[in-house]
Amino acid sequence: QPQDRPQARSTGERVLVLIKPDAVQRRLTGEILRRIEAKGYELVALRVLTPDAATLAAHYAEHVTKPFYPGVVDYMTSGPVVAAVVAGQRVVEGVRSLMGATDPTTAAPGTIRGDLGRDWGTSAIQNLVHGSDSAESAAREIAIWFPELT
Ligand code: IDP
Repeated sequence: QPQDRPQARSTGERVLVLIKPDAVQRRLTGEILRRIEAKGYELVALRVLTPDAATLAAHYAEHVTKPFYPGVVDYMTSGPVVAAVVAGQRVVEGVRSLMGATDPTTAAPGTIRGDLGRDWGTSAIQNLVHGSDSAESAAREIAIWFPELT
């Protein structure tokens, strides 16, 4: 395949990363991608878009019935997100480790959420970044955000 085709460059496991609207608004996109690249992971695909409700319902299928879900929709549709496919050895586990715990108020220092998170009392936990929680979730989520890659 030609070198400009994303499929030609990807090696190993893949994960779907979302740089959420709070991170984009705070101009943290570069810092978050820097941490991912500094770890040695490979950027396979990248897109800026404002998600619609149907995309979010597919992505957050396991959360749609939860009481906090309407807040998640408000949060995630509040502005553009940066969606990325990232590849590398054990990248699912590695990106989870880079992100830190879900709630940035208790996420460990050294993690993206622990170092940069500013969530105080919003209806959805605003935590800057999403990363798939398993290889199965990654495949499902990549198909939602990057159908052309599957
Ligand atoms: P994760 O993003 O760390 O994998 P999940 O439990 O999959 O966490 O939750 C998805 C997203 O929904 C979180 O990143 C956060 O934005 C939001 N969220 C999760 N739990 C709560 C909650 O209890 N209250 C408000 N928002 C939540």
